[in-house]
Amino acid sequence: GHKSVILWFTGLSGAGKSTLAHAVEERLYQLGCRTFVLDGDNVRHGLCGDLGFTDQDRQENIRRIAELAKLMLEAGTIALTAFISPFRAERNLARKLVPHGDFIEIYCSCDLSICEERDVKGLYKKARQGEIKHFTGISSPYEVPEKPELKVDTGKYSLEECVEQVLALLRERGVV
Ligand code: GGZ
Repeated sequence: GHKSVILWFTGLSGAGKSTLAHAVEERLYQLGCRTFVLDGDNVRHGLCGDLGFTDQDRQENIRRIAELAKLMLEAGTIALTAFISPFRAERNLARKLVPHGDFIEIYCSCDLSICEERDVKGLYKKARQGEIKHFTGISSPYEVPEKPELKVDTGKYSLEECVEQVLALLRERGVV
């Protein structure tokens, strides 16, 4: 068996949260863990389909995701969440929902300039042109985590190296 935890990835759009979460999930799966990745692809269309990107909507988005991750934890699953989750207050609310030690905040640190340069979906360009309002890093804030359990420099290290850093922490904490 394995310990259930919430792996809460946070960072800018394009920082690699979802990619890293899925790569970590793959490794956990190989180790026999029950896992589930929550990200924009499976949450923002359904459960949070009524929400946009104003501060208030993001707060509600994160609140629902935190409650969902808590249920997954109670079901014995390692929940990996990959949302910008830009506000400290909501991240801390999510943390407080579950027993101490079960919430592992992983800050995917990547300079805005790198995210913007990659611009995989062309959203930064649209945000700069004013076509997308309230865009994180451009016209909406991102509050850098003060004490994350782990800071991964996704702008500097390869995906494999980042995965290793997360796995090392999980071993250290007795999750796997
Ligand atoms: C930020 C936006 C926005 C705005 C659409 N601001 O790179 P992506 O495309 O795939 O990831 C971003 C995703 C952010 O949704 P989250 O649910 O993670 O945000 S939050 O935690 O703040 O609620 C981006 C896309 O949605 N996107 N408009 N204005 N990202």
